[in-house]
Amino acid sequence: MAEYSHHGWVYFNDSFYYISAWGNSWQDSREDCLQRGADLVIINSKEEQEFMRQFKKHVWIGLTDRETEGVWEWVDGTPLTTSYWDANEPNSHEGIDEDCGEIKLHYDDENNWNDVSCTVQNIWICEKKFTLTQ
Ligand code: MAN
Ligand code: CA
Repeated sequence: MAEYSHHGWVYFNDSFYYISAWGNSWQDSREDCLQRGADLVIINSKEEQEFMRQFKKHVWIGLTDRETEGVWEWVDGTPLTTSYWDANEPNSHEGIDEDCGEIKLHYDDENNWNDVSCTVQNIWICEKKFTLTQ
């Protein structure tokens, strides 16, 4: 897999990815991405999930069920189809409202997503699609 890095952004399969240097809530993380002309990462292929695992970081992804409990949506409004939840996730653990998606520290496991409270401080990954405009 080809990777090209420029000013902190890493290129992979028609997108640029940026990993933050510190932690923040899901919403503040998302706002940082928007200010960079990007958004929190949307994982929509097996290759992209593999690529995420290579960061070996515990990060926010652009997935939430804030609008309707149990209905997971990406930040671009698309519904979640293919998912990589860890075993027994999403679980809204012990009744705590866990409305935001993160990648856990299970790099060996392809299924490593967890739902967690959106106020937790995590580092995050922004994704910017590379598109040629006319
Ligand atoms: C913690 C939290 C939960 C998660 C459980 C899994 O309590 O990260 O979101 O579901 O661990 O054991
Ligand atoms: Ca959980």
